[in-house]
Amino acid sequence: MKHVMAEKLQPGKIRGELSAQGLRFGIAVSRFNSFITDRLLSAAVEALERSGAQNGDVDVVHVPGSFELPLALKKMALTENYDALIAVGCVLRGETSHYDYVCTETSRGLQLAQMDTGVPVIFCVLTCDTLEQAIDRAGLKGGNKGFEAGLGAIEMAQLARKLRPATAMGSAQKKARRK
Ligand code: INI
Repeated sequence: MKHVMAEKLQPGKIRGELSAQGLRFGIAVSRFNSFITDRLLSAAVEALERSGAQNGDVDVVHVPGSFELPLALKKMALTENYDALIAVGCVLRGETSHYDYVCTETSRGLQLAQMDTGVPVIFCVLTCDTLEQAIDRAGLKGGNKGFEAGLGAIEMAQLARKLRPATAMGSAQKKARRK
């Protein structure tokens, strides 16, 4: 039998564009280690602004510590006012096991918040052994994890719009999606 060379399959690509225009974002930021979290917050807001977010598109809520971030963000998600959310915190290892409890419950709670509500939650919580490690990641030396978190929020917000359940769409939107 003659072998016919099959054309290579081209999978359809669904991408989240890096444009913040027309999207709404919520940020919850921990006051604990605010020397670091203030810098992460500024960089996250800068990423949103540089990608097209306007005044009124971004809300910021302050909480005492990282442990309180999951509940604040879940409540923000349930308002249905936001396309994506960002958790900003910094946990520094101390002499006791407190660090482990805060890290574990904060990350677990944030994952639950996004899985329970379907609203993307970006994890911008530094978990560091030393203050120096945190400083390096908050823009004082090189990159800033807050900026990366801002871009991540935009990408996930755009993706979430494209991957909405069919029941949440009008028939015109469903038809457009099938094309
Ligand atoms: N919260 C942080 O965000 N970072 C820390 O390093 C930290 N340490 O080390 O204790 C911390 N603790 C507070 C915690 O998040 C809660 O606010 C507190 O336990 C009250 O629930």
